[in-house]
Amino acid sequence: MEQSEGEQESQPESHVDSKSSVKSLPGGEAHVKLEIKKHAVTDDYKLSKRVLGLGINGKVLECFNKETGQKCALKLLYDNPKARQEVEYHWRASGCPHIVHVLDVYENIHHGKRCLLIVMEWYAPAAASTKHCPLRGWSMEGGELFSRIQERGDQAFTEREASEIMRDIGTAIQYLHSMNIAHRDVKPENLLYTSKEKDTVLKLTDFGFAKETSVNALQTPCYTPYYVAPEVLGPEKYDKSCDMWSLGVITYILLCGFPPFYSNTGQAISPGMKRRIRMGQYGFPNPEWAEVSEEAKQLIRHLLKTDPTERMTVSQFMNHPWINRSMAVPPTPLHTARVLQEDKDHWDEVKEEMTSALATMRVDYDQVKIKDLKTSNNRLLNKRRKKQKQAGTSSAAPGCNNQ
Ligand code: I85
Repeated sequence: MEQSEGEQESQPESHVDSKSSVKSLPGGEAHVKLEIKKHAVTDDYKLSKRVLGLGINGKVLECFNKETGQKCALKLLYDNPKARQEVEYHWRASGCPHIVHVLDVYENIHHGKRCLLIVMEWYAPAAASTKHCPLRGWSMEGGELFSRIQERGDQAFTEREASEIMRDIGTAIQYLHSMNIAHRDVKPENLLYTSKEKDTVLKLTDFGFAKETSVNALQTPCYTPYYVAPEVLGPEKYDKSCDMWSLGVITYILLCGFPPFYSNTGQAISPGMKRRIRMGQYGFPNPEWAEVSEEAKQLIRHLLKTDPTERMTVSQFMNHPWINRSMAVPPTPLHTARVLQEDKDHWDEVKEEMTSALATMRVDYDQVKIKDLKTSNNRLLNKRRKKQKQAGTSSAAPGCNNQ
């Protein structure tokens, strides 16, 4: 890792730098604007060969702070506008106690390529279940939420515990949504179940698909407004609702050990599964669901609503009695640990299915470019322009909001 050369050299236009502002931490202390360090990360940290996992945009390694000896996690990304956004969103979000904390960010040259390095706080999974996979290096499986539940042999996982876990994840989502950031990749692999003394804490990570939702699509040049569907004008709700759908799926799996929608064909996402997701076809089969409270099922129904505009928002979620009164949730023993254990050979498929389903939901409205009417070469428009010219008006398209 070398330090980044020529700071003056033309840098890829960052989409986010100007927007990063002071963020406040729960304790009231202000989290300052992100400053990307340009000197070599290896000046400050000793990188280890241990791979903690592979994210969407890059791998995560273990490293050590040279001065304090503190063990950290380092994520390596190739520098591009998408990586810059990931870094910025993760930085802004890291004031939340249920989001993996970012300590430092570096910009370095690695093998001739400009890289971004995110140094994060290192979290050890709740169970010391360090699995070693000789082919892939170190596996991070042990740190993920469901592996932890699966390993609970004798002691049954309860409905109340499920409620507490969902409240933690909800807290992270609420924090993000209040800053108008949608995570859009809330899934088991991105939930680290960690332990501090006796307490276990959930941490959400990986901002590789995060998106700012406050920017109105109409502010991008000019659409051909005649055909704009209402959902294109207001993408905000959609991006956030994707996170709410994830909360529904995770709640469901926590309560029974299997997902609400799955593919029968072995494909990551089959036509049948897509249909079932679209139609909202899932059930609460017995025996797994027999003892689960009606309140929990009602919450899931609100989260898995097929119409994103009808889906529960994060504030409604946090105010739902099953979430905000975890203590009153019955400590009913669940089938989850047994089912996860029995179906463990299929867990990789379940994860793949959730990944594909999320991808289909991340409709990127940014990519829907609406034409500039002034330069549009639409036949109908041209005809109309001609007519208007003849009539002596100058406006190209009446009714277009050419601001
Ligand atoms: N600690 N998705 C799966 C990990 N501490 N991990 C992933 N994106 C990230 C890895 C691939 C999440 O942004 C990820 C990211 C950040 C981490 C992360 C951050 C801080 C950890 C991709 C561990 C860990 C620590 C001790 C033991 C073990 C794991 O991963 C285990 F035993 F499991 F191997």
